[in-house]
Amino acid sequence: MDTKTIARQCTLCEAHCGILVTVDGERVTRIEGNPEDVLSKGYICPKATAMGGLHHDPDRLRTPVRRVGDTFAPIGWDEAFREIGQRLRAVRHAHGPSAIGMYMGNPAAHSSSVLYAVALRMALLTRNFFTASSIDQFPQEFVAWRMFGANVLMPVTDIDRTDRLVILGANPAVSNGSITTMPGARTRISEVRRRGGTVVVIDPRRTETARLADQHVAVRPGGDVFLLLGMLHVLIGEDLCDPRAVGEQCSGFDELVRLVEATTPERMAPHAGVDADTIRTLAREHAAARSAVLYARIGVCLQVTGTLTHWLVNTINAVTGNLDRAGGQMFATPPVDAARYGKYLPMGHGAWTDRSGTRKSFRGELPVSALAEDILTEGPDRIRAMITYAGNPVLSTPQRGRLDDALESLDFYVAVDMYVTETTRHADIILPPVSPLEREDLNLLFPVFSVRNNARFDAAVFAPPADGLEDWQILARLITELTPLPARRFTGRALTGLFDQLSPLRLTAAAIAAGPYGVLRKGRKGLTVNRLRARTGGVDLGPLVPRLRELIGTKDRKVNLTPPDFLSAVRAVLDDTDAIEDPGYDLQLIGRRHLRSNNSWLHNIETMVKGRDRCTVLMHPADAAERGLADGDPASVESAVGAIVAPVEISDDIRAGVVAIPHGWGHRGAGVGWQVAAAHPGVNVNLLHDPDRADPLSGAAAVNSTWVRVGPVGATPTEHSAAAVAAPH
Ligand SMILES: Nc1nc2c(c(=O)[nH]1)N[C@H]1C(S)=C(S)[C@@H](COP(=O)(O)OP(=O)(O)OC[C@H]3O[C@@H](n4cnc5c(=O)[nH]c(N)nc54)[C@H](O)[C@@H]3O)O[C@H]1N2
Ligand SMILES: Nc1nc2c(c(=O)[nH]1)N[C@H]1C(S)=C(S)[C@@H](COP(=O)(O)OP(=O)(O)OC[C@H]3O[C@@H](n4cnc5c(=O)[nH]c(N)nc54)[C@H](O)[C@@H]3O)O[C@H]1N2
Ligand code: SF4
Ligand SMILES: [Mo]
Repeated sequence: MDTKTIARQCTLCEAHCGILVTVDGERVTRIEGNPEDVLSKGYICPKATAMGGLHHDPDRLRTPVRRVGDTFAPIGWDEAFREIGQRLRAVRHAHGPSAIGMYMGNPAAHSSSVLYAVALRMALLTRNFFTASSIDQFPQEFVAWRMFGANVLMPVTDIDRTDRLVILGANPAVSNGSITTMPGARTRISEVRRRGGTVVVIDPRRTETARLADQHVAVRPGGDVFLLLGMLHVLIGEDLCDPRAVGEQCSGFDELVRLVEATTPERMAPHAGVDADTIRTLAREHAAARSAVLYARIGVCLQVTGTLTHWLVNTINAVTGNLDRAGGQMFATPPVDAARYGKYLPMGHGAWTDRSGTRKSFRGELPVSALAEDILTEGPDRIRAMITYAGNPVLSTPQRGRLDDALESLDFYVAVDMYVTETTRHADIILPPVSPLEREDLNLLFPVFSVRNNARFDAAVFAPPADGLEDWQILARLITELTPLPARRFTGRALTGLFDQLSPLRLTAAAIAAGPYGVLRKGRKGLTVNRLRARTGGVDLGPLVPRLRELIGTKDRKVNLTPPDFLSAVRAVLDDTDAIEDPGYDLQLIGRRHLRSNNSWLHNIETMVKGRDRCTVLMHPADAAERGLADGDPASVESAVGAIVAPVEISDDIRAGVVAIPHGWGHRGAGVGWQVAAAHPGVNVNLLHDPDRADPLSGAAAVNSTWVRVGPVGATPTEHSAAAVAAPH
């Protein structure tokens, strides 16, 4: 047989670890870490092998399919595009451009086809554009825009050089980092300690990351904003800030001083759920370390205080002199320097709203928690047709269980996805791209957030099938179909020809040539796609360097420490600390990720789901005993908007008063779609989260710290018969 090994990346999560894929003819026989990879240095997690599992998965769609009753039947590409074009144009003609909605999910960011998704979004001219960003990093982008003048300026944690790493609401030992791309995070974290530094983890759960740390602080869910205000009070009150950094880099310090005058550790402690001494020590040690960095992610981002918490994180880093310097928060210099141009993009906050008038648009999109209602609410502006691309919002977003009905009610729905999922099962037509191993690529996004500057090429392992299309080709055909008649008659073919010349890889090659390492700047020795192709471990472009002055987009070219809307929002939180309680419910629900899971879509790979049930309600022994629950018992979990049943998992790793349930579960047993996942369904935790509970500044969904009550099945006030019931009020 024909055995060969090809170097590329695992594109499942942001780490994009370098992998070596060995194939025997048409089969993947081995996937291992690539020791030459300049960023991941041989590290892979157990999910890397799923790249092979996905490729060979018999349930993965290989041809377009059309819905026929409750099943799907294959159709040809041309027939599919013709029908899609007719149906979408008819909706737009009858009801206007915003009648076509679009949702783009997380894997879109993992290939350069995303350039064509952006082009499609522009061609649609719709106001009803949604992405997973509004249930992910929206608060961080919002903060970057208001403090640094550009949404892409989300700073990177310089983990490899810091003397003190303080992690809030992130579990990089499992997630391998996000908006700070750090493959092999466990080693990087352990290295901080090995070189004499300190690691602190602030998290309601003693996580896999907390186990690697010197100190674990079990904060109350949603308590971080108070903890950070207490720290700032100490930093300012005890004169521990860095006057040079504050003077040279920042504006608004005086207002900050006034803001935190009253936020003493003693006052903040009960709301943070952390004692005053701990808060005080965290502040003093942050200031005392040679370099120190606060790193925060999903656990504090997807909160009603998401924007405020990330603002305080950046603020503390800045006032202690840890912004834009080695070992602190920095900005990368990627081969295509998106960060340089971010300041020219209008963010258009509140340029329009969702149909309820409450959720504001931000950088051209609406918060995804508005999706079901924007489809279901009667009226002229209703969404009547949808395009989803690489997303599974039925499982991944809070919609009060109404998104199934909403998608079913559409006049027309086309999905670009390689599976029949809980979401795409509602589509009229599903268009599947080739498998990730059948495409070559050069990711432009993650080098913007990497801990070291780098460029890495992704080689195709297999040639794509003769009739296979990549995502960008599918999206390009959709753009062509949306061109109005009669122009399309003449331009359709020309457009297709043009698109063929403009593959994302070609566009990338041109952008790299013009970028900081490209031939236009560096002459003949500059970086080119062909050179990258030959370097199977990628190219290391050095450590991060200071560049705030060059990148910052605020008017006075200083970091804005006190955007007025942040000040009024934080005052509101301080004035009404009772708002965080929810009468009738006594436990707070947070999320959790597992090493073998990736959001909603790896549960069809046997090696990723084998072993014990992972969709469990993690609960403290005291809370379980109080409710008469034993390990493995089915428990009913109820919130103000929904109820689910899942087995209890008892552990003192979690703070008393808190329960954790992972997202991405709730698969269906139906005969279409994921057959393996159907045997490990789990339940959809997003049925418990209220879509109206959001970060009021950025609009991001607040899916951490939802108030719930938990009890034995049947014993709580509501009866549960099915495994998962939504209880819309
Ligand atoms: N309660 C709660 N909810 C959460 C979170 C949480 O912490 N708690 N986390 C949130 C976060 S951070 C995220 S990123 C979102 C994710 O939310 P989504 O992006 O909506 O969901 P995914 O589970 O990533 O679904 C990805 C889909 O893309 C398809 N797909 C995979 N690769 C490709 C490809 O190359 N091309 C195409 N066309 N399709 C592909 C898969 O088959 C799958 O259907 O979930 C969010 N939801
Ligand atoms: N194995 C695996 N890796 C992944 C993914 C995956 O699904 N599985 N998803 C990828 C994606 S899309 C993303 S965005 C990243 C996310 O990367 P991370 O943010 O590192 O992921 P999480 O594991 O959700 O970490 C959130 C942490 O916040 C804690 N937390 C919850 N509420 C609070 C709170 O109020 N305060 C504090 N301080 N902590 C709180 C939780 O206990 C949890 O440990 O991971 C990526 N990597
Ligand atoms: S951490 Fe795991 S899933 Fe993420 S890129 Fe690396 S190997 Fe793939
Ligand atoms: Mo994410």
